[in-house]
Amino acid sequence: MSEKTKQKILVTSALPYVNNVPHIGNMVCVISADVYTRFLRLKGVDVISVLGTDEHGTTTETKAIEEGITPKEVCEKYFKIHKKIYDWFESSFDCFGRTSSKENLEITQDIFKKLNKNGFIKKDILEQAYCPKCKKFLADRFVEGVCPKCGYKDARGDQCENCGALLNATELVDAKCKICGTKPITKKSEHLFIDLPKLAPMLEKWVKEQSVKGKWSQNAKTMIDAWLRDGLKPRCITRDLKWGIPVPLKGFEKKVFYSWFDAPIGYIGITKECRKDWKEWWFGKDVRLVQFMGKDNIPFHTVLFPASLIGTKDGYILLDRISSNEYINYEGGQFSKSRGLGIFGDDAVKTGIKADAWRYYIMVNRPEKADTDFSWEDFQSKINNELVANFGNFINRTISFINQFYKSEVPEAKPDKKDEKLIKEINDDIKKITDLLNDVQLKEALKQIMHISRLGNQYFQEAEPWKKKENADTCLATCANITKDLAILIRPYMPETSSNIFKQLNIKELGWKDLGKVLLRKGYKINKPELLFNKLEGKDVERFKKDFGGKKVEGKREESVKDAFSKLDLKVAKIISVEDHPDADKLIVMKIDLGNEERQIVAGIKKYYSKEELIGRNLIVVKNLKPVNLRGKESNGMLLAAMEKKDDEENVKLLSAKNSSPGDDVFIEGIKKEPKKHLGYNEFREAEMRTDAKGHVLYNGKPLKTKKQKITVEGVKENAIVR
Ligand code: B3M
Ligand code: ZN
Repeated sequence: MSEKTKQKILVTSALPYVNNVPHIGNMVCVISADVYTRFLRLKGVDVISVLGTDEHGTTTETKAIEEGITPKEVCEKYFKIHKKIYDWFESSFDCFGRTSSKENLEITQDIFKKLNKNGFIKKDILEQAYCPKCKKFLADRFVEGVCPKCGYKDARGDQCENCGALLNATELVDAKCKICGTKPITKKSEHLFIDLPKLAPMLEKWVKEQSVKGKWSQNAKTMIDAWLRDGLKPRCITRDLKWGIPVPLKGFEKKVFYSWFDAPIGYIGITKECRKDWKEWWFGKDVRLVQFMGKDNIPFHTVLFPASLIGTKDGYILLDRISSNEYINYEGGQFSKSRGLGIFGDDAVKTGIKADAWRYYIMVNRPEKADTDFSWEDFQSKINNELVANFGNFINRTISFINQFYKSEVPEAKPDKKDEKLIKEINDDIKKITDLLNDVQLKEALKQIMHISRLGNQYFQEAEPWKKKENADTCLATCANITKDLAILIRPYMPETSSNIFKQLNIKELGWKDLGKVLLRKGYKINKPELLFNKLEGKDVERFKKDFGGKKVEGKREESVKDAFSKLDLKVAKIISVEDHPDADKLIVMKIDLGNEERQIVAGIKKYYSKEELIGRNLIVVKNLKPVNLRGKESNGMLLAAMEKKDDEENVKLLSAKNSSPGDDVFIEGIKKEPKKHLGYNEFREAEMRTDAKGHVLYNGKPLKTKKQKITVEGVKENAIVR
């Protein structure tokens, strides 16, 4: 066996958060990494690429609460959606996995233990918001209240959506737990920190060398210089959450790792998930690690992740080359799935436009130095002018001409000066493109490829093979070989199109080493022509603009009326029995009669009603609310009450329907009920119900009722909220 080791390249794309459907802006990173990997494969480099979903953290927990399912179920559901979308976009990752795998758990815990053993982990106390009712620490985004900066009512603990201010949950006025509405307290908790100051000397030395050697982009260098200049601080790597990787240290077993600690380790976990030889990649001497990511992710990949690896002293490979991108906006604004704004992966599939056309557009607009904008006009112009009129036209006219006038056989070439000149120019371009791709300049390289087909079109046009027979043979033979080169060059960007061209040329799929060679010679029989791309018509563009331009404001309101209330299943119920909760002073446990079934409900109304007042009383119950366990007692549904502040005290009054019977349906005229099985509390809250001056309960101006009566509530003023 030869002693010489071969250079390997390990490519990663930032791991998208699992809980969203990716939009075309999110595809920039994924497709860039895929283009680069495909290029390396065509060159014959030993390469693997890694992608997967980032599944831990509060965003997943939030989504779970919203959808009324568990975090694990959120991941199962969205992982499939992600995978399907990337497959559709022809991303060809060698490893596709998830950060919640057992492999990632093992490696994350192992890295932590090594860091701890080597003295790079510190303990410290943090003060955090804590909900006494839910009995849990609340991540900033789980606290809601009034924004201290602009007074906006529903600001989130991490950020106010209205004024954009970045907040700490403890700053909110009138703060409430987003899950149950209780006022949080601040509570101390001991956490673990990675000691970045202690790792700084090693990290700085590495950054200094590597940023030059790896030609890091200016924005990456500026960002990291600022971090190092301001001095690194210990960074907290644990969280008081349930969903995540458990911390394997005595006294911290109830905590999990901060998701930004285990997410980059996920690259290693995912490699292990799908490759037996994962160690050869992550500890190999001759492996270059090339990482693609959005610009926000830079600090995590240049500081936190490398510091975690260095601190293990295990000899993990570190980032060699970083390729960061800015963002794509949609028609000048932000993408929003809930507002139906923008093209999401599943929409792109529905447009009927080929994945390759999307890949082309995303790469030719790749936001490298500043954000770029997706606009339908621009999309249409790039497809029609660049893919159809330039690239597609050159290939189609070449293959059609050979079919029509040469019985599908490549004619003989006798190049003269003019032909030689073109061939030289194209070979220079090929060299340039290869250099650009080696240097991960994917957008420039693509533009240069389009330059070749433009040259080809000019050459064809000037040779006028349809007129002058003496030029025609050489022209077509030359164009056939340029077509072959274009099929190779475009392959990383538009793999399906490339295969189609090879098929039309009747040649096997070639690699980078076949560029610039004359492979199609006299008598070589090619196949029939086929159009590569369809023109995008104005009427389609108009339709897409409407379909993906967001719901109109009025439309949206109507939609949300239907959406929010129709999901609720409200019923009349009668209270059969009431008992004190054995482990909570404020709670009572009730048995209720729902007509055809009995259920147990736990509620915090002990302060407001005596047992006698309750037994035999009719209530309104949210029947399809996801069952919850309240200090060991299951609560299967929730009763509705109106609430208001009275002299700084909470006034709470139950809704009633005296003349109705248990099991009677509660509805609003004109709103069709489509209740889902397990409604999340947040979904319930979207249907905002309030009292009117006469003691009726209104949703969007319309009264809630049963077939016998309107729902009523006594003892509260107008506009009290019903929850
Ligand atoms: N999920 C953030 C993002 O998608 C995060 C990247 C993780 S990379 C290890 O922007
Ligand atoms: Zn709570």
